[in-house]
Amino acid sequence: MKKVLLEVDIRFERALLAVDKSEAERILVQAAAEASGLSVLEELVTPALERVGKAWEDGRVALSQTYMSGRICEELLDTLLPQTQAEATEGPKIAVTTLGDHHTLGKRLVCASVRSAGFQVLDYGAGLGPEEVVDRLLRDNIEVLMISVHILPSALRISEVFEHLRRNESDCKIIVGGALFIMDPGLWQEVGADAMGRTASEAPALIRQVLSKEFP
Ligand code: B12
Repeated sequence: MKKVLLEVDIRFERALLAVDKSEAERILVQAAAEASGLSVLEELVTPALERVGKAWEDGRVALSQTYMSGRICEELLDTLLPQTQAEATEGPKIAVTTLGDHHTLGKRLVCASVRSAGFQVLDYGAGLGPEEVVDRLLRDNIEVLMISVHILPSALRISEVFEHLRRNESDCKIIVGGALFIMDPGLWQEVGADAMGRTASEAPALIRQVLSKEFP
């Protein structure tokens, strides 16, 4: 797949910037015939969006193109990720949230990756703040909370999650991921997380790692 990726990469990025959803979908469906949906998303979609983000930062594309590129990819996720996945009924309970961050694509990839590894995962969506997330995870007996954030205000909310967890004497583990932690590799430790993942595929191994005492 890697060899053809370069040319496919360029075509996919062009389709996004031209707001051509049909062409973008054609390219993705073709790529998915040769590889799993998750790997296509990680190897084709994520890098394309990173380049679009960089081009926007450099003033080479408009915010509207960045916005539409995100929207198109969001809609195309449904095509690539399995619609219904059997939920595991045993094993550690896991939840995922963005703590109010509007960047939701990473969260959806993480959900798909964790579910396909056989874990049960609750998607807390994007709208809950730190206190609401902790209230809910205590009710749901969550053992690992996965947080996907891309902007600093959302990352800073992670410390508030810890405060609420401490106050409630919970030892729920926290795994973080998202562009911010990739750009600043020491940040995950500064916010007090138990682990950081660069890709959604790493999530199942990280869950096993943070729970290694209880889940050898
Ligand atoms: C698309 C996009 C948007 C879309 C989001 C649409 C949506 N539904 O998600 C929209 C247009 C809404 C948007 C808005 C904004 N955005 Co924006 N956006 C992007 C862009 C181009 C792509 C992000 C993306 O979806 N990538 C694809 C997904 C799949 O990748 P991902 O989330 O990174 O996930 C991968 C890994 O990080 C990892 N991962 C992610 N989470 C987790 C969690 C765990 C536990 C694990 C293990 C792994 C993991 O797994 C995935 C790969 O397998 C990025 C550029 C970039 N470099 O990321 C900018 C970017 C993140 N945005 C940025 C900014 C500044 C904004 C705005 C503030 C712009 C504005 N002025 O309004 C707003 C903020 C809105 C808000 N309050 O949240 C900046 C952030 C810079 C910073 N850190 O300060 C970036 C980096 C662009 C840039 N170069 O400047 N954005």
